Amino acid sequence: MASRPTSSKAQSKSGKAKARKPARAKAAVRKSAAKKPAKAAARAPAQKPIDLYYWSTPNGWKVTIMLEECGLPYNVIPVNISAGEQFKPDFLKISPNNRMPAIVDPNGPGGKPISVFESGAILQYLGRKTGKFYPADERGRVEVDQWLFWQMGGLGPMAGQANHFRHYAPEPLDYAINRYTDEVNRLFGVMNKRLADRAFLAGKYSIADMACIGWTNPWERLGQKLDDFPNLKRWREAIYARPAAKRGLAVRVANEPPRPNMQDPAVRAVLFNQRAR
Ligand SMILES: N[C@@H](CCC(=O)N[C@@H](CS)C(=O)NCC(=O)O)C(=O)O
Repeated sequence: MASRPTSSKAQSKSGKAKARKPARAKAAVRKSAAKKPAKAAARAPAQKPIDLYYWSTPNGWKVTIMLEECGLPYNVIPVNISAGEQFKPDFLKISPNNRMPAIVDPNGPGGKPISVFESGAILQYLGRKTGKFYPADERGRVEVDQWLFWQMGGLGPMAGQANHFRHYAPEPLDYAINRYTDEVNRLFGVMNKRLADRAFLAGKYSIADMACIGWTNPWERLGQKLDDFPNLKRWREAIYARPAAKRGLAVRVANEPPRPNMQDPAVRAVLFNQRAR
C-alpha cells in the first residue's frame, strides 16, 4: 500500500537522504565515553550507517522504528515506488521482488556487507544483530515469530487488499470490498483479544509490534472503528508513547512528493497489474 501520512520530517541530502542520528545512539556514545578511558573509546569501531531503501509506507516504518529503537545510524535512500524506482536494476540486485524496504548493512556477518529484503527478515536480522526486541531464548523467540508471521501473511496483505478495493479499484466491487474489510475486522479482533491480558503482542515490546503498528494506522480507510477494539487502541497509544517508535513512524524522504494520485494512469501503470518481467 502506498500511503503518505501528513506530518513531514524530511531528511535531506540530494538523492541519498541521510537520517539524523538517533537520539539514543548519541546518548549511548556520551555515556560510554564518560565511563571508559579516552584511548579505549577511540579504539571502539564506529558503526557504519546502514543503507535503508525506503518510502514512507507501513512496510517502510517497520524498519525505521527498529533502527530508531536500536539507536543504529542509517541513511535513507528513497525508492519512489509511484515513479517505478523499485524496478531499477541496481535496486533489483538488492530486492529482487521489486518491493521496498530493503537494507544494506556494511557491518554484516564477518564484518562484510550484507543485503536483506522483506521487512520481516530485516526485523529479524536487526534483532539478532543487536540482541534487542527479539528474544534469544527459543520460547520467547517463537512468541515473537508467530505474531511477526501473522502480520506478514495476514494483517499486511489483507489490509493492502482492503485498501486497494475500497479506494483504488476502477469500479466498486462489493464482494471484494466486503471480503477484505471483513478480514481486516477479524484480524483486528484477533489482535484485540491477544492484547486483553498483555501489553504487547508477544508479552514484551518486540519486532512483532513494530511490524503491526503501521498497518493499524489507516483504520478508517480500512473501514474499521478503533473504539470497537479497546485493547488495540491502548496498545497503539503505548507504542506512540515511545519516542523512538514515534520518530520511526515520522521518517519521511527529503522533498517527498505529495500523496501520489492513484487515479493517474501513469501511477496506476507502475503499481497495478504488474506481471512477470
Ligand atoms: N512483503 C514485503 C512487502 C513490501 C511491499 O509491499 N512494499 C510496497 C510498498 S508498501 C512496495 O514496495 N511496492 C512497490 C510495488 O508495488 O511495485 C515486505 O514486507 O517487505
